[in-house]
Amino acid sequence: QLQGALFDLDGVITDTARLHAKAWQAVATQVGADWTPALADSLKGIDRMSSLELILRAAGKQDAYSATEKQALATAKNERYLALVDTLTPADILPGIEAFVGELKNHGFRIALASASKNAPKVLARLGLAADFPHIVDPATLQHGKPDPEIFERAAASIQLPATACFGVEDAAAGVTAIRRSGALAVGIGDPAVLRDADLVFANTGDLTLSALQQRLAG
Ligand code: B16
Ligand code: MG
Repeated sequence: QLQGALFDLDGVITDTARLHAKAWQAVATQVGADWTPALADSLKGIDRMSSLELILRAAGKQDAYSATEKQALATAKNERYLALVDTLTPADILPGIEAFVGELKNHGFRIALASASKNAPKVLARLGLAADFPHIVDPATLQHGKPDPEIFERAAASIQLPATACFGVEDAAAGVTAIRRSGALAVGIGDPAVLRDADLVFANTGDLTLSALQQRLAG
């Protein structure tokens, strides 16, 4: 019996993946990495410094920058990202998400946020969703990022449930793998060919309803 819902933020609740990409693209250009869709995809769900490492590797410059220089690149990216976050409004909530969260609450589900983003509380506030997500895992306290299951284990614990009593919703391959490994049911949003570890995949957030979920589980 499912009693808990563990949400990813970027790409599930709102399309900040687009804003992260915009901010990272400037870094990629600066360090001489080719900005490809594959590189952009590989950054989803990955923490800030690991994302920078992937961009430097794509440029063949993994050893070209000192720790201080890397810190400066990451800070510049975050400042660019935060300026974009400031433009978000409740209209930027992805289709169906508010209705789905309402439905979950009506059915007594407990809800937690499992986002790798240190900016998640800010983003939720801009979207007007802060009150719906009182339980947010602080990614700064984690030993391992997605695809490690730690963040989803902690999210389940924050609502006093075993992960096996929860489902997680993710748009990124690394995140889906993390949910799967935590023991929660992995619901992917996007392309099943990319989200291979998911138990169920919905093409869009708009398809995500409690009855659709239950139907797919029964079928
Ligand atoms: P920040 P999620 C992740 O959030 C993003 O998908 C990823 O692209 C980003 O680098 C990461 O958060 C860290 O974000 O720089 O704001 O701390 O998908 O796990 O909600
Ligand atoms: Mg995501």
